[in-house]
Amino acid sequence: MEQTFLMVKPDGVQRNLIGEIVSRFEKKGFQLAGAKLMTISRELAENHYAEHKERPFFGDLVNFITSGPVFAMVWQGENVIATARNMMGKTNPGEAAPGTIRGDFAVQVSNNVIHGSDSPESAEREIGLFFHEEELVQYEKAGSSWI
Ligand code: RTP
Ligand code: MG
Repeated sequence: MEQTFLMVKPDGVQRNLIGEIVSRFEKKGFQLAGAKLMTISRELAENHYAEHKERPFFGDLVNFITSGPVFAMVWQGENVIATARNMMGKTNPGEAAPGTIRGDFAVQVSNNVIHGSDSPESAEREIGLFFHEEELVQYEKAGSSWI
């Protein structure tokens, strides 16, 4: 089953949005495979966002993502990578549609509440960066045949 890496960023944790965000993916019909509250080291942040290291906002991005605890998660389900990106909305919350997480809960591009893997390759890489295999749980959920 397809898996993706999602993370409530430090602004989302501080603004009490963990429950709201988890709830949206649960209600959609995806299954949680792993989750933890953690503070990201600079090394992990620089690795996670390595694709942006030449961008002018890279320093601010690393400072922000390490500035407080994040809620890291692995979710699974059919087409979960692309669907979660749709549920998150556009990177810039000003352009994110109402009904999306960023459209409903964020204003600034630097504080956009949630991260989600943007491709199967990113998902595999990011899950490996944030989780040990034994932290991920495979289980059959009662009711999954109704999704
Ligand atoms: P993320 O990786 O955090 O899920 O966000 P994303 O895929 O939607 O956007 P991406 O292009 O990967 O950018 C990563 C994060 O960098 C910040 N950013 N700032 N100041 C700017 O112009 C700018 N552009 C991007 C955003 O916080 C974005 O989430
Ligand atoms: Mg990205």
